[in-house]
Amino acid sequence: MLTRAPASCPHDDASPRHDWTPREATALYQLPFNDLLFRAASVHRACFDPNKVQKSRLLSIKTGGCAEDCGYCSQSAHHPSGLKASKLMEVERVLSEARKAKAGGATRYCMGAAWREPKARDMDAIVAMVEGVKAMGMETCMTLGMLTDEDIGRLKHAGLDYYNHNIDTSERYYSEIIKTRTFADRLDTLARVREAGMKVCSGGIVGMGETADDRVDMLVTLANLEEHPESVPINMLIAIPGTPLENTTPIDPIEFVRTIAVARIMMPRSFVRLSAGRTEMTDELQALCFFAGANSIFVGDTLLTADNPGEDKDAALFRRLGIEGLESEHDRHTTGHAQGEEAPAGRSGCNGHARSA
Ligand code: SAM
Ligand code: DTB
Ligand code: SF4
Repeated sequence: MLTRAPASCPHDDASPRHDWTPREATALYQLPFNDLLFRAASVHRACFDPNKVQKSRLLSIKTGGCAEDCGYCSQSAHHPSGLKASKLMEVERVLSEARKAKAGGATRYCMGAAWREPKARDMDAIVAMVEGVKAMGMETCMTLGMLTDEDIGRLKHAGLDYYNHNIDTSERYYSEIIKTRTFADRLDTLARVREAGMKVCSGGIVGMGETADDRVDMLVTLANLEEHPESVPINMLIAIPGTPLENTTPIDPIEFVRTIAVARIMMPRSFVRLSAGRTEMTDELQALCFFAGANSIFVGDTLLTADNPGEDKDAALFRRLGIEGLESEHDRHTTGHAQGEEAPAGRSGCNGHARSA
């Protein structure tokens, strides 16, 4: 049985729990900033090498013209963002981009499509993309919207490692941002992807005008899933002209760091990804996020449609901070026990002495 950690004993926080109450999570979120950071950093160090950050590369394989009305998104056909819609990319072009990403040090390749759900006629090409990228030795991730059980079976069979499907915000705030699908639709797809044995990447967006309670509730939903998502992307809203959220007041960066820190504490063995919005962040803010437990980023000049700091900038930031890219999933913990497994008996943390010097 998992034991509940007393607030004064941060290393005991390192065993995953799935019974978080909003009240407990709010209490974490509201801790004095230094106490919150200390506790999050302690959990982080117990579970991961704090100086290693995993690098994923994103490619938009089908851009724009999406039937959904997500209020933040440049790719929704409902918003006049000026983005030109394009068809599904040729398989060979995707594989050639993936080869470049691999040469640039990415260990995971994430392919995203602006779809409510894939059409049956697209699935042969999608499967070929997964198989081709996997054959290069990178982890594969896809984000394609909702999936049928048949789609899930084909993706699994092709060797897809991760499926990204964000819950984006709290259940309460969801319908303010998206009207063409429900929070429950999102959870349903996530549950069926998990059931099929794929790894899950799920997180959300901060800075959409939500309250701190919404941020906390989003994290409670993620942390109380039967298994924690292996990757938890925390995006800072990129306010895109032409979308309903274009004039949203930016979030206080300290609130953003608090969100990262609470995600780290509540999902101690998950990779917490500092995702969209890094072009607007100072090095100091990113450094605080890494200290608070973020240990994954998207690399490359572009996310799906929006800008991302280029490789040179990230290389300089990593040098300043003494951070290195994670070579593979296997050098995350020296004890090697996977996310979701119990820590060995008699040990309270993930791997208290697992870090390289
Ligand atoms: N259509 C698929 C879906 O919605 O699941 C996949 C692509 S969608 C663009 C992937 C995720 O990107 C969204 O769930 C959202 O969390 C994030 N995202 C999209 N636009 C964003 C923005 N302007 N700022 C921050 N995050 C954004
Ligand atoms: C995620 O959580 N963030 C990525 C990835 N998963 C697919 C996407 C960010 C998109 C940012 C806006 C854009 O590039 O259009
Ligand atoms: Fe479509 Fe995904 Fe953008 Fe929503 S977030 S409009 S589903 S591409």
